[in-house]
Amino acid sequence: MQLRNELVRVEADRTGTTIDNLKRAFLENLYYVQGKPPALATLNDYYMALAHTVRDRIMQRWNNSAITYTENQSRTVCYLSAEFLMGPHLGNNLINLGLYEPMKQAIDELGINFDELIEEEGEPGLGNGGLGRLAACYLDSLAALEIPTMGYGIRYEFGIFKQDIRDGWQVEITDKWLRNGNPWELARPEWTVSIPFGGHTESYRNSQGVYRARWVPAWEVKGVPYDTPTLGYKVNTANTLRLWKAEAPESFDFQAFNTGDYYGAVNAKVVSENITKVLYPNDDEIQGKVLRLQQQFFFVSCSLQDMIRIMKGQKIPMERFHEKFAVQLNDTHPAIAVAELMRLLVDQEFLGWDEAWAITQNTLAYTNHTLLPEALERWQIDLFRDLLPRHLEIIYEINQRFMDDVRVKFIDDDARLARMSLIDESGERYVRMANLACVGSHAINGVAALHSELLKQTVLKDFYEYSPEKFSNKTNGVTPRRFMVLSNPRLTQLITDRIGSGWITDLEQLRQLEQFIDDPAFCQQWRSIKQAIKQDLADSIQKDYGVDVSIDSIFDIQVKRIHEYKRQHLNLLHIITLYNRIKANPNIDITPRTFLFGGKAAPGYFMAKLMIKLVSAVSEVINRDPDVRGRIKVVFLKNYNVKFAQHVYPAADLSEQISTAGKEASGTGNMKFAMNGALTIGTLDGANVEIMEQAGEENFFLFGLTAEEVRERKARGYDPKAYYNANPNLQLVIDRIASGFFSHGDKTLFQPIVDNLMQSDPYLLFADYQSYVECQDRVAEAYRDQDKWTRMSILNAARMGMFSSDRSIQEYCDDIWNVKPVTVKETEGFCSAT
Ligand code: OX2
Repeated sequence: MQLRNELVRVEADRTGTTIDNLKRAFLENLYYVQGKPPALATLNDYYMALAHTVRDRIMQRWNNSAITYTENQSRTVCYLSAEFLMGPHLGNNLINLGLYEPMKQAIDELGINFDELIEEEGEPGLGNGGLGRLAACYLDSLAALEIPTMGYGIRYEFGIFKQDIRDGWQVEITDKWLRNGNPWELARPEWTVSIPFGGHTESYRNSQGVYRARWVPAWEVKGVPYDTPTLGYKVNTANTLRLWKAEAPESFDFQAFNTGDYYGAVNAKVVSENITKVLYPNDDEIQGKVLRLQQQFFFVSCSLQDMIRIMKGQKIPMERFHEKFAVQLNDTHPAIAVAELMRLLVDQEFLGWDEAWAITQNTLAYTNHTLLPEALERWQIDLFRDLLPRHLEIIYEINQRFMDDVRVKFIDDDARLARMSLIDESGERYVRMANLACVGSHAINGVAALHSELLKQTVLKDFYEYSPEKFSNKTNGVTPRRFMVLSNPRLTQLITDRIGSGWITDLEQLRQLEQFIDDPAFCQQWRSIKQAIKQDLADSIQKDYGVDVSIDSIFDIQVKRIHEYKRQHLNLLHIITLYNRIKANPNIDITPRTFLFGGKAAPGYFMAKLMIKLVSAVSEVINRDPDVRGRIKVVFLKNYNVKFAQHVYPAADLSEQISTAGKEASGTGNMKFAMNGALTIGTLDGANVEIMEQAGEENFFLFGLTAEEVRERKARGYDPKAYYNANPNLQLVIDRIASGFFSHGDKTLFQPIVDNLMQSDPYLLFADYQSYVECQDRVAEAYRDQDKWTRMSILNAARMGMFSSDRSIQEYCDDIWNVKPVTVKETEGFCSAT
């Protein structure tokens, strides 16, 4: 059955963009989609009606993109990621459609507060932090650059937990983000796939008498795709984020039901659906749980099978898989794709091994996001075999051939062979996912210049020496649409008034702002915008925490996951240092500061949770001490997420990027702050190095050891006590914490932190303490000269052009994916119904 190719008139209420159209459409969606007359409508009903009004206006672009890509058989980027931290969709979609202002006017004219509707939207917290947010920024830029793209991931029923703070401690609350329905997604059950698990393998003879391998799985689950459009900025491109939900196969219920095992049938359903139940809440750390491996294989197999379906739909021969698709592995979480693509091509599509291997390598590319050893994924062999017996065979086969190649390239080097093997055999045996990703990919990249260098020198050294041509750097970037245009409309207006709006898609144009640094009117406007935004944040802090903060103080902000390597506790050592100065001399002249912290700790990470408690404890004492006279305030902002981040970055004066050098692969918050005119205090770590290069050393507050110095210091035998003994200020800070001063006299509460620092200090806080405090003193001094500070702020924003994710994505397109833009055709008010 096929509809004739005829034009279907689409009603203006679905597509029209005049104020009148928008108002009518909103009311109609409220009535017919939400099923509510205005008298009974809740705020959420209004939000949903608005979301549907926006969604309707996306549909033509989305359908036209699908039609264009299909007709052209377009080469497509597939971004495979276990996490996509998209943030709220409504405002962002309006920005990308170019409908933000008209929609605001329409809604306001209806007597409804538009800003409240924007704030009403929750967010799909389908990621932990930087890695998931990077994936979201990349989808934005891919669409803006008109690159045919599929994002592939997992539709977790529960995203990252909501964080509450009770008595200073983090409490985790489940995130039921789908409770009120999700207007941005469409289920596509017609493209459901089957995912096998467990069982055994066997060999058989095909009709030509050739032996082949076959996987006989013990159980299977269904993968149902849910699609969300991802719009490009003011272009017709609407790509797809396809997230997979696990469901039990219906046949499963039947079998068990027939044997009378009703409980077993229902239980099997529960077990299947568990696979996509919850996001593992760890950032930069692995969890060696079988459910996690199930999640990884599940979404990878769903996605690769989906690509094969698309190939067949477009009648492209399977030998051309790598010409149709460029598949990027976002860290090792989807690295099982190497073995799964081989299985699909060899066992199911009957390609020869060598041809399948060439296709696999040419298709896949791998991005590494961390050097931390605790984040290097490996799976116990037994666990792996139980779940994926055929994949283990395939990995053994890949490994045997690979080891043979290494053996001839590096003759008589058994130690190297052992290090590069896909199987760790040094003790209990493991499959090494980073090695698998390296061997199965044609390109390998780190996420900042320093990180990519360190990768070559440390964790991936052997792979670099084996195939240096695979390695490159792709410094991370962030989207200026969400993190400037949407979250900082006032600054956006000021910039656009001066240099036009070209910077929104070509961020290097911000350089033109440099010509205004001596223009007092411009500087004054820049400064008063910052003050107004600070006032908004101050108001919300007053409302939510009952703490008064002055907008004339430095807004000194550290928001990111809580982790020892990110050193939120170093920030605290400085705060306590300032406090001690005040206690020693209550009349001391200090530059007022508001210290803001935000971020989640992995629920099982004891030290991180204790660091949150320490922030709370210190804030409790300082905020109410009359000697401080309000000159210092400390607030821990709970439940830091993308939505809240959008209010935080624009309000910052100072961005804390203080990780131990060599530990933070890139960072992306550092870029978001600087674009919004915050100055950075930071170490030479991750992308800070490049941020400082761009901003100029004179506009960056640099402190601390370099990565090289950190390495030397550790090699020599680092002794934190020596620093403690030599520095009376440091001593007083540590002693105050240890004495119970911040814990109502309880000397044991923070002992784990004190002991950790005194005995090993693995992240070298003590080594960097003095340098950090002196640097903070320079910050305080600089802030006193407001004209100078404002000029530095403008220069920081003006020079952040390279940190647009558009630049990063262009590099991936040119160097790794070899993919070109495809312009999506426009239809006005009509859509083709072929
Ligand atoms: C993060 C890195 O820690 C961060 O430095 C980087 O900016 C971000 O990824 C995006 O590249 N989990 N999260 C990360 O790495 C891993 C693993």
